[in-house]
Amino acid sequence: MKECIFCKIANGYLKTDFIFEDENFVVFKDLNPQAPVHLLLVPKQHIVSINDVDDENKKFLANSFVTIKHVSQKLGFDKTGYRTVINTGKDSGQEVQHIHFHILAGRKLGWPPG
Ligand code: DGP
Repeated sequence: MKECIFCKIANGYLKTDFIFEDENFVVFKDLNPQAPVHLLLVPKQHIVSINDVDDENKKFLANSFVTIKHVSQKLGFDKTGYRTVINTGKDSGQEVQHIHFHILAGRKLGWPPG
């Protein structure tokens, strides 16, 4: 998707420091952090939201959990804990129409979320 900001970032058209990259995903810092650690895991393939997960893309999307585990261990917040969030659609406040995990860590996170 030519006009999608996360397609541009994930596929190297906008210079961004990646904390992790493989053939399917990139992980980088959120522009507007809500915690001391606030990362985004973004697939290189354009998928709008969980509403668009299907039999084709579910296979590689499942690997996002392995990537999150790997990054949490690399940065050390696997020990202290963290939260993953996927906003989906209007009521969730999803701003970027390209599926992504928020990964939040580095402070006690309140519950319920706002
Ligand atoms: P969401 O509301 O779930 O769609 O969250 C989108 C997040 O993406 C929001 O926390 C801000 C972040 N974001 C938007 N544009 C950019 C960008 O160009 N660079 C980075 N690093 N983060 C961005």
